[in-house]
Amino acid sequence: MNHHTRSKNLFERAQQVIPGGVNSPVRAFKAVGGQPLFIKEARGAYITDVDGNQYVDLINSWGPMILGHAHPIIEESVASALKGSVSFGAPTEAEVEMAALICSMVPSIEKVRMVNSGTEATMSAIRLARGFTGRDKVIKFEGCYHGHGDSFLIAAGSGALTMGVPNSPGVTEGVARDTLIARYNDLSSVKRLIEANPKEIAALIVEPVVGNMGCVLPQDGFLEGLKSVCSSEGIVLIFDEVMTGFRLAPGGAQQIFGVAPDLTTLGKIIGGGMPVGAFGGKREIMDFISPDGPVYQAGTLSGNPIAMAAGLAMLSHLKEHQEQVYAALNQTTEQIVTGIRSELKLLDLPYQINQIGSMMSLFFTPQKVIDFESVASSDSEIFKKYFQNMLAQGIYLPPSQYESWFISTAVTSEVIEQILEANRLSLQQLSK
Ligand code: KE4
Repeated sequence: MNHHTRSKNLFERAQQVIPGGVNSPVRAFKAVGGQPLFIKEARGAYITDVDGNQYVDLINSWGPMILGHAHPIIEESVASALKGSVSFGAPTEAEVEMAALICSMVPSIEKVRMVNSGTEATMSAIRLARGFTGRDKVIKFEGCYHGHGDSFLIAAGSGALTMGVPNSPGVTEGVARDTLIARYNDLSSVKRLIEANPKEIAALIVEPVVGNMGCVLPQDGFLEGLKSVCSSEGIVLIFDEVMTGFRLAPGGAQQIFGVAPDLTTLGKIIGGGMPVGAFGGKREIMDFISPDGPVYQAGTLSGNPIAMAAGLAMLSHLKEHQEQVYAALNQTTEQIVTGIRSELKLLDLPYQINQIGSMMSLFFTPQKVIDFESVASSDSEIFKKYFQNMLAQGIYLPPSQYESWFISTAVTSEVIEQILEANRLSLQQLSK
């Protein structure tokens, strides 16, 4: 049995000086109980905590570490950039290269602005859509998470849902009034909102594949239907690809499903693990952003040279080696899903597994998981036990039912075997 003495002591100290002892709520393990792990280092598929316990990492910093940890191409690029100072607050060549690379990988993006997080990207995209259309309201989907911007903390997923505050205090009535909630995979719920708010809706923002309810896939025709209704109503369609961007394909979910949004928000993988976000899309919309346009948006560290060095190394590698990278990610994840499913079939335990590319989630419910309501039918108590069993077996899963697992190219066949053996033992424990 692993001991977590140093993590325990650090957590006690942390709670004296950091709210909840963490810098992002989901890290506190509130939904799964037990001692949050303080991490010392990571390499490849493995992460090591401050007590020396090693785990297979299926969080991968919530997506960014798609090549595994401490990948040499990222480390070398950052080390080289470090020699020239870490920040200028002035334009650099790396930012031009980064923008051009993103535009080449995501065809719907004609111009792109770098920011420092996914939240900044979605906040900026919404403000831009409101400025471009002159309208105030925004449609989002119950259970989707777009960062902690006020407009999005209504029926939000991910950590907000995990903490039981999908509608956060501190968001004013005025802001909440402008956020309309639709049901994922339910086009009629979108049409009803549009009929009730004619010519008032600036944007519709959606996770094209949801990661923040756990992994939930769009049903046939859903994304195409959103595009059609937004086009006919003059509503800016925003794909929040902070999680799916560069993970499901070089061009993200929009490449997989063949639906081009007006704007795309990006984060996570784009920075290779450094704090980077971005929003981009149609030139006619992006030109509304300051300094050429009237919609103000700014950031001291936007396009930071070290972050650009990491992002450029990551995206260039994914673009150049896309055939083998995405084939490997998809094959690895499918092998893990097949292995877990074959064990589950032996038990009398209702389950669903949703998977696309290197994103997957395990739910303990007999219902197909296609929206927030069906996600909510999943037995979170069983998930909690499964999470703790897997952790005890050396597998570090996202500490919430409302999160996707993230697979990296560092997950070899030996690591797959380790995951599946841990799963077998964890499920055995459950069925006792
Ligand atoms: P950040 O501000 O956390 O960089 O990005 C916000 C965001 C926006 N859009 C999507 C689709 C996202 O998944 C996220 C952030 N994802 C969560 C994990 N589900 C971040 C983890 C955390 O909150 O600590």
